[in-house]
Amino acid sequence: MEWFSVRMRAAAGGSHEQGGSHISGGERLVPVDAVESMVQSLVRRAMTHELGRPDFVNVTVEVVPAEAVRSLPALPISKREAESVEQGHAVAVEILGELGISREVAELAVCSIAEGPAPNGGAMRGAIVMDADTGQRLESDSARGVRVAKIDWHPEELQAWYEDVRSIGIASERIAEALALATKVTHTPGTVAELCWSDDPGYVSGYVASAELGYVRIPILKEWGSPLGGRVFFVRGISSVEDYEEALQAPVLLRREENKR
Ligand code: WAQ
Ligand code: MG
Ligand code: MG
Ligand code: MG
Repeated sequence: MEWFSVRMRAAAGGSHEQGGSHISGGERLVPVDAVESMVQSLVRRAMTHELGRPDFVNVTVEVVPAEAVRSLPALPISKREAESVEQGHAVAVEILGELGISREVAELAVCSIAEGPAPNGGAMRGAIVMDADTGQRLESDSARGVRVAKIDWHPEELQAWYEDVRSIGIASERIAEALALATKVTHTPGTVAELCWSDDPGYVSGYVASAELGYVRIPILKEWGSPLGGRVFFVRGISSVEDYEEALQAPVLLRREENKR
C-alpha cells in the first residue's frame, strides 16, 4: 500500500519566499482514497484562518512508499496547572529544568517564542532548533525554521483515540496533530525536548514534550488574541541541522499509547 504526503502552507503579503507572513500550515500522511478530502480540508483551513485570508497557498501531494513508513506509539498525555501567562511560562521552565535544560536556556526559549521568533517579529513557519546546553539557535533560516512533515495518525487509530480522550475534552484535530508531531520530534535522535504554543490568536494552550515525560499540557502560555506562537526543538549532539531536519521528514504513523493517563 502506498501513502501520500499532503502538505499545505499559506501566507499573506506575498509568498513565504517573498517575505509574506505565515498564516497556516499542515502536513499529513494519508491513504490514496483520502488525498482529495485532505487537500480540501487543508485548503479550507488556509482560506478560513483566523489570522486572515492568505494570498498565497501552496499544496504539495507526494507519494510515500509503504516500506518507508514507521509506526510510533503516541506519547502519554498529562497536564499541569497554570492560571496566567506568567505561571504557564514558569511551569514550562520548570518542566524543561526536570529534563536537564538550564533556567537561562529555558527562559531564552520562552522569550524567543513570546517576542515573535521570526526576523520581522512575527511567527515562524517552522520551528526554532536550539542547542539545549548553550541556547544557540541553529536553524539556518530564522523565518522558515525547521519543518516536520509526513506525520499522521494511522487511519484506523484516530477515531478510536478521539473516543478515548473525549471525556477529558481534548478530542480535537489540533491536539491530535500536535500530539503526532510531538511524538515524532521527541523520538528523533538528538531531541531533548519540545516547547510549543500556537500562533493562532484564539488558542492559548501549549505543551512541553519529551520522550521521558511525555506530552505535558499547559493551559495558558500567551494572552488571548496574540498572533505570536511557535515551537522550539531543544537538541543535543546532532551532527548538523540539515541532517536533523532530514530525519524529521521520515514518514511516521501514530498508534494509540496503550495505558494513557
Ligand atoms: N514543523 C515545525 N514547526 C511547526 C509545524 C511543523 N510541521 N507546524 C507548526 N509549526 C510551528 C510554527 O512556528 C507555527 O507558527 C507554530 O508551530 C504553531 O503552529 O494540547 O496549533 O499549528 O492543547 O498554530 C498545541 C496544542 C497546538 C496544545 C499548537 O500550533 C494542547 C498549534 P500551530
Ligand atoms: Mg499551522
Ligand atoms: Mg499545526
Ligand atoms: Mg498556527
